[in-house]
Amino acid sequence: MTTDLRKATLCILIKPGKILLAMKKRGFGAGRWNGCGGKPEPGEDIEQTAVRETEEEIGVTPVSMRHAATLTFLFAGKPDWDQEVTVYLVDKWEGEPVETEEMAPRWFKVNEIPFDKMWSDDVHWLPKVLDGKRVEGTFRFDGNQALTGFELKTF
Ligand code: 6OG
Repeated sequence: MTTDLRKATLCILIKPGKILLAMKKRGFGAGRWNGCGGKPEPGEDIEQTAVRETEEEIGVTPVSMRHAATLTFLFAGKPDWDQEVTVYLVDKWEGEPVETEEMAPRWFKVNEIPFDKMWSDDVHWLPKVLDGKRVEGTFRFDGNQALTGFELKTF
């Protein structure tokens, strides 16, 4: 099943006590804080996608990153939105985060993450990932992007 799903990436920069989120300015998820990422281009593997999308969206090149989660998002009645997102935590990078046409980055303290202005799955998996765990999960949404159910495994 999951192999048919559209793939996407999500990279979150971390430094002690802080995470970098970026306000999505356009496209899917606009108006929410999130990591940066997107869909593979032809011939790219998923890590290459993660690096390129981070360069394009906030102007930094990930140098050291850890695969922290694989999340499947399913939307009732909106199969085009379904996707399997590979999440990386990035603890080394080149360059300084900058605002682009797509995203406006900002550092948040880990105890001040703006979950009320993020996708509603994030509160369920992001704290675990920041705790050093690896997460596999499936999240179901209705056609209005409201969370209706989820399953999570942590490792
Ligand atoms: P483009 O369509 O802009 O890539 N994404 C999600 N991120 C979170 N935290 N929760 C979700 O719950 C998400 N659905 C998608 C993956 C979309 C970007 O948004 C992420 C990509 O980084 C539904 O190319």
